[in-house]
Amino acid sequence: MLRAFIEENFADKKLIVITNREPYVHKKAGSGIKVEKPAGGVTSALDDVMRAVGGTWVAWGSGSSDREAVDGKDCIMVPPENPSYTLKRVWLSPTETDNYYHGYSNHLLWPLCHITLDRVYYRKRFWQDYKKVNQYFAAAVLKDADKNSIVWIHDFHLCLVPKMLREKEAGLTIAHFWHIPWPDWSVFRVCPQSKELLEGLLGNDLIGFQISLFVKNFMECVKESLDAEIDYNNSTIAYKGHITRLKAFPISIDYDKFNSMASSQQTEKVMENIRHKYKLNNSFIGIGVDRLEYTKALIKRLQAIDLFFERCERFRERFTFIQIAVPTRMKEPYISYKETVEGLITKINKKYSKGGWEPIIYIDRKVEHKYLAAYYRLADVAIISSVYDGMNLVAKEYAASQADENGALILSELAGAADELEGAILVNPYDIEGFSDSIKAALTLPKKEKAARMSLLRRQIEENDIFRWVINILREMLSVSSMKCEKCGYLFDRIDEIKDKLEGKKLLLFLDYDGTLTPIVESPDMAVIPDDMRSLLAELRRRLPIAVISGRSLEDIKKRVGIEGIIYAGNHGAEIWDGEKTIASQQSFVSRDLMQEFLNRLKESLSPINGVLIEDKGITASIHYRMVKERDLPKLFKTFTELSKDYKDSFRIVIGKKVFEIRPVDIWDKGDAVSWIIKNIGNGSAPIYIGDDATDEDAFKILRGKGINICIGGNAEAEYYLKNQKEVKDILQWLLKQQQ
Ligand code: ADQ
Repeated sequence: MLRAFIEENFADKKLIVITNREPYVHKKAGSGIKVEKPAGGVTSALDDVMRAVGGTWVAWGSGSSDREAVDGKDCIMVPPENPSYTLKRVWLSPTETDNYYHGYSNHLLWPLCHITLDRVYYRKRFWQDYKKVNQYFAAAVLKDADKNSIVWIHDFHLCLVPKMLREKEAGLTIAHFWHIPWPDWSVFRVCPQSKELLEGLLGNDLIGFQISLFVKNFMECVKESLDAEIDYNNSTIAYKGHITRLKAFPISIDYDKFNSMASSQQTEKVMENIRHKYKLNNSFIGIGVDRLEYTKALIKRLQAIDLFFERCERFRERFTFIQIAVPTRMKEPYISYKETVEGLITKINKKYSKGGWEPIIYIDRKVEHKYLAAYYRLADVAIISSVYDGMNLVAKEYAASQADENGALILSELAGAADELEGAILVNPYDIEGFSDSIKAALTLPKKEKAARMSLLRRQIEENDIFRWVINILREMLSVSSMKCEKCGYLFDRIDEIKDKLEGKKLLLFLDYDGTLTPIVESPDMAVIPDDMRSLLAELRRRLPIAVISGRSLEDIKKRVGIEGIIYAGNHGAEIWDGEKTIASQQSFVSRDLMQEFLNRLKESLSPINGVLIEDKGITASIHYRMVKERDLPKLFKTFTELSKDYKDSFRIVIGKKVFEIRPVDIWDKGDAVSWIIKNIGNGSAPIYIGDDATDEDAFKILRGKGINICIGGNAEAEYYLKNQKEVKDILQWLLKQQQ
């Protein structure tokens, strides 16, 4: 699915990913070097993307042998077993690491964004090095970037990079994903550099947050701090002439991986071993899996478990809680936090242990996902107690691992996951009594209800897995990117300029049909022009000449628009109706028989793929694939590409919106039709062209510098763009007003 999406959309793009942590770490191992791949859903999904796109990943070179592994440009091709993209390392001195990473990132931004203000610790030197290191990252990117690059930045370590890039390379497409929460203004204002951070981030074209609450909080911070224009309906911010779009993209996990790991025979064996090792045979089992991180609120969780045992004596010796906690950022305050957590576990174990039974089993190390799946599967309940959390992937991993649907999820309502997932038992981690009651409720949940809740959870995660998340963000980046070609400006920002250009001129209006006069729909048959748009067109037609130019056959387009006095061009310009007669493109040297043969072969080869629609329009043809499932797209592209090679001298293929347009190489295109209409009907008029499709580019090229080119969603050949199809009506109404 991901690969098909990338093959379809990234052929002419260069992707540059920037993260603080690197995807491959070279470490000294005896006399040699070993390569480690840090665990984590995000890194591995991004790694998949990069393998398919083949771009550059810029990250801090933190491994002990990282410098020995790179070339003279600090680069190395990865993954080691199949080098397919470039990892470019940025070097930090120990002082810079302390100030930028442990200091500004972990002592200021992390606790600030998680609203644990008593842990915020700030020194001036942190900020100085944060700026310096952000500059290193920006410089590393700029060496590689060009105007076709799409830069994707991650997280709170790199807030200033977007603005630094924008200042040097205004045409870049820059997007940022913010993995942690964004607090409201009453909290964010605590940051001494609140304004600089917001300005840095507004260098992005797109900022993705985990949930819509964080989008709202970010807008509120901008409103309080900067003189920016905020569009709350569309979630965009205009600041110093640049527009940033904000959107929630809840992150996810590789559902299939966890689901199949948890169902495997090997996992059954591991579960047996765990039961045996910890003598868990007759127990209910609970699980907690976290970095040893104070925002995950392990202490509150332990306090709730303590109270649960105090109040529910019948669960003593019958419920065992396994806490897997991997040490993280091993500096203060994490060292003290670890000690407090461990002290509390010892206390609880001492208080309730009986016979061979201990209420809490504590595992303080990293556990590989394939073993983690066994712990998840074994557990009757998972407990997530974060006092604030961007998303929390453990919640999703646990549910994905409940292949038998026999488990309950207790989830803090302050974790982003609670905002997205239905089916969990929600708790407020600050309410210790309520929390302990929820543990009891989860363990006594009727079997049917437990399965129903788990099934619901699993369905949501399966449908919205990490690959869907990546595609959603990349798709949004492409849409932003297409809107910001260097000279392409938002039409309604430049309406005065257009008014001046058209002043006192006779106008000639060209309109595309599908996606311009009608919204894009599942199948071409369903594209009907709305009544209000038809009336508006008829009204406009009384005041100026209009031509509708479409890829549809001439007869079809005439019928669909159905307004007297309009000039129509069908088959992408190969046939024109001038109001009285049809003018056809010169005879093609390509015979109709050859088209028939091509279509017959396509029909046969594509027949195993559901949802392909072959539209034979006589002179040209369209292969629609909007209804083809994503998993079948690679097969479709491969088959189509291979077959069309045999006809490349006779037919031109234009890739439109989920459609391949096939046309003889020597017949008129939309550009030729526009030229003919101007010459024969509208000589001396000022042409305006509104379109949305790749085939409209032929017309834009002809009109560039001579008329007003407007493309929905933006296009390299158009001077103006509209944000969506709905805005076509607005510009037509504006034109009508100008004519009155
Ligand atoms: P984290 O807070 O690190 O990241 P979280 O969502 O809690 O991320 O996921 C932790 C990941 O680490 C999980 O994949 C889990 O399996 C793994 N993990 C934890 N303990 C482990 C152990 N002992 N052994 C092995 N693996 C372990 C930030 C934000 C989150 C957000 C993520 C993703 O703080 O809110 O969900 O990014 O955007």
